[in-house]
Amino acid sequence: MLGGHVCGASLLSRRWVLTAAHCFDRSIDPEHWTVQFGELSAAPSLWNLQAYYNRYQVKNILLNPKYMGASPHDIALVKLANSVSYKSHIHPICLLDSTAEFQNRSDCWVTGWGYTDEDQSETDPLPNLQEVQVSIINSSMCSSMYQRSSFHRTIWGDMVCAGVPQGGKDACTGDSGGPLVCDVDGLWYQIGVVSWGVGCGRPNRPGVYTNVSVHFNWIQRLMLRSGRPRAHPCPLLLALLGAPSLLQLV
Ligand code: 4AZ
Repeated sequence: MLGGHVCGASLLSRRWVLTAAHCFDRSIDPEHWTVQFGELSAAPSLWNLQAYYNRYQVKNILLNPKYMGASPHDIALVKLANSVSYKSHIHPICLLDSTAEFQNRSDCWVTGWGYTDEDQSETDPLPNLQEVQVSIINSSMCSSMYQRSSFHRTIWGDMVCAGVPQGGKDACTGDSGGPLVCDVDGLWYQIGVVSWGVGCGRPNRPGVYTNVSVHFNWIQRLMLRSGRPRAHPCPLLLALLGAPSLLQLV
């Protein structure tokens, strides 16, 4: 297999994976992709049979129909060719149809295999899976931070921002597509999909995520359309995490 880590992703059910649409800007051909579950390393050894068994081929890539090559609507569903075997480190994340109650929550985490520094020359590429705690930032506050910036970016209705005011805790290049999750009474809910930001970890430049709840109906419709609806252990829709999944170009 050639290629390697491109984006993060999360497991929604045995057949469905959630990620960012911009991950497929370089190729939308399902045969060019695999999804690796349950590994801490972004580049497991060729001799790692466990990694091999937990790697799945892709049957279909469905970009959000409103995605136009840049955010907003930076969200995609990946249908796997085979059914995922759940294990201790491979199980689905929960989704909600509204995440209004998560405003200002600080018990949220973003995870991924991306760079740990905006200046990539200072870090090795492809570290092991990293996690960092961030707060969900009110959208109007996030909008005003980005309006004041020389980059002047719009925070659209399907975006949610997360970070810490002083900076230093953020997603970065290579984390795209991965999950932003919050702990609610011991269950993990996915709030966002890593999408973009101006730099990484800069003060007053929080990470910007696709708000999963805004796309809940689209996700549910596609998942129900092609598969027997089953009872799910999480309220409403069902979905993953344990270790987030890793999308690879093959
Ligand atoms: C990226 O390039 C990227 N600081 C992802 C997230 C952030 C910045 C860049 C957020 O994939």
